[in-house]
Amino acid sequence: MPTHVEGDLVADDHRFAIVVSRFNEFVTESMVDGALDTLARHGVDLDEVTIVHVPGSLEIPVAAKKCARSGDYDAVICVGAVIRGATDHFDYVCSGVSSGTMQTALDTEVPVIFGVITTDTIEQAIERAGTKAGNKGSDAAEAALEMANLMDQL
Ligand code: INI
Repeated sequence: MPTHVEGDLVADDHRFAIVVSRFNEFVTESMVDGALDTLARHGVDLDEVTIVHVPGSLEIPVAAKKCARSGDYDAVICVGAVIRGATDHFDYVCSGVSSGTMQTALDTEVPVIFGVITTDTIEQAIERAGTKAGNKGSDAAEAALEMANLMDQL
């Protein structure tokens, strides 16, 4: 019989940092609210959560890496919103933040959760920040809870 290892959605005294981009704040602040609500519903003491604000999504990886390396957090939740504009800056930002967060997780072995939405329009971003397509900040918090729990078992 195989052994299955899976993380539970429980707080277990785990500590979380949220690194959030100020760019498109009208979207990212709702995503942080969603993340905090989900953490609290699963028993996390919000007094123990640190929220780190950065200018834009491209600045998320370096701040996430500092948090991950500090040893103070069991998972780092990255929250950003990249919305396609008239230029190809969109592609650079998406690629930088996605590869940077992934590399951070691999380098530090701390789960670094990619709660960064990438959309063509502002409407699509709003839909993913607590309206008709759920709240991606909340989804990211669930992934952080699960991964923090899983890492304890591996
Ligand atoms: N940053 C975002 O978080 N979202 C965006 O949509 C965005 N766009 O479109 O440009 C964006 N750019 C800023 C970037 O993340 C950096 O803050 C900036 O380039 C300074 O390094």
